[in-house]
Amino acid sequence: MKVALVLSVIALGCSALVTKQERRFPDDFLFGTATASYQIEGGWNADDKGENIWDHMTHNHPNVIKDGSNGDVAADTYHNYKRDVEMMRELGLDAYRFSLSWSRILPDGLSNPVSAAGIAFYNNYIDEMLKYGITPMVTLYHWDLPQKLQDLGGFANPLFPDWFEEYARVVYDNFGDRVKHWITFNEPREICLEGYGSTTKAPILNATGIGSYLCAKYLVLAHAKAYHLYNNEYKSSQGGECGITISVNWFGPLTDTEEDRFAAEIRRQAEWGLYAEPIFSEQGGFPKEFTERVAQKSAEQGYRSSRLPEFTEEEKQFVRGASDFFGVNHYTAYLISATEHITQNVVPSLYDDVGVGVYVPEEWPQSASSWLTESPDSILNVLNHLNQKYNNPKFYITENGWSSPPSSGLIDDDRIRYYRAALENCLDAIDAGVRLQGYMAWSLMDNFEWMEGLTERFGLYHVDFEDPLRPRTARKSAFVYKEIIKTRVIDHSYEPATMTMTIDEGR
Ligand code: PNW
Repeated sequence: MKVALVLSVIALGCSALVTKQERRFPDDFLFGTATASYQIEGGWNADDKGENIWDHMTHNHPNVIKDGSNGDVAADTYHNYKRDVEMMRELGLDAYRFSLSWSRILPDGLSNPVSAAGIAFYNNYIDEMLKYGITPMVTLYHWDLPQKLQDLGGFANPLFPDWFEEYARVVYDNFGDRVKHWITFNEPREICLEGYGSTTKAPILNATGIGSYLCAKYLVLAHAKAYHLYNNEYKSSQGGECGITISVNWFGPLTDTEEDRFAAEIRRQAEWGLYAEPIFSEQGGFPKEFTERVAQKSAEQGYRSSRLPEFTEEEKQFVRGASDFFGVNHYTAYLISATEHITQNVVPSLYDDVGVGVYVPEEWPQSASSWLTESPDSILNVLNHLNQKYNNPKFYITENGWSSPPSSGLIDDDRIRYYRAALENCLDAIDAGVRLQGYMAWSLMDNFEWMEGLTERFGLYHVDFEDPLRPRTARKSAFVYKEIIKTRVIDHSYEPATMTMTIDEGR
């Protein structure tokens, strides 16, 4: 893909003429926004929807959510989906990434019964988008596992890949005639490390250093099953693509020494290599150095075998290459040291296995989320790194965004600065030869931010959670994003003339 370079001539002062290169996104680049079912839908027990692990956790342990809120109603997209699509039209989006609630479609998790109401809801949502030329990009799993499958061990059960394949078949059968972009899983790291290996996401198992690794193996196999199912039985008739989204933050060395460079590499392998390497690397399997590290630590700790399970040769071959694209969720960066800033970690745990120090420079602007700072060139570093490591795959940025406190209102200049910098990086990456085909901003609107409840807002649209109708209002960033999508150019001096949103012709 080639970026068109447009030369524009700008008059400066009265006489001096300078030429400025305007960098343009390709016309077929997909600009979108992203959301996830549990974070926006509400309707937690509408019709025959089954209970999922977030319903279960928030209802049984409400104290784990910072403000005691939950996703029972959230932004109530279940009843407001037409307004959601209207917002997509206002922004002029090319695409919209959203996820399906497994237990809304299959209340008990397995393929019987299938909920007619659940299927109808997603049919309506998809058809409403297509009516206005908005391309749906659908994630099958964004963290809301049916509770009945969790009761059977969830991702740690070796049968998990079969359950996921069964669910994927129902999804492709029902929506594949209209949906051409599939994402199997959103963020394996957050599912496995946070859900199974700590207490920062449902199902808060806290099986540190063990559960997260079992989850990694069966998640990757489940992804490959759903990929091959699509490839073998649906692709030729439906003509779409199927990939996975991995959260890839940048981990660079604190100093330019061999020790710190290796420390950063081990941390990258543990953070996202665990999931990317089996699928996208030439040789397949879990990352080499990290595998050795966990094996050695496990032996020292008295385990008879490594806490990190292995793949059989057959499994390795099955998983290797099983993706049409690499979906990247990118937010931030950290500097990694072999010797400095080291903190004590629980034994055994992934962080103890890694054993490195983490540093965030004070000058990087801080968002409302403790983990999220704006770090220079982090998307570019990530895309260049992955591009080289995995031999130039096709990429989408499937999430990227900035949080503000609930009180911050509609004028969000910090979010605008973050988005502009990120999109400049996307253009840099395209210029460098990265096959980046789209960018989904997180998020279309404020939503239920998991353990942080409603205390951190990521929306281009503000949502009033006090009002039963959950009205949505465009923030300043929505106008700026709209202008970028319309012109395909990042104009750093653009200011919206009004704060009244309208739908442009043709939408
Ligand atoms: C993503 N990190 O999670 C999720 O996909 C969204 O559901 C979520 O709302 C959004 O980002 C904002 O948090 C992340 O530690 C979780 O870098 C953790 C990280 C990044 C993204």
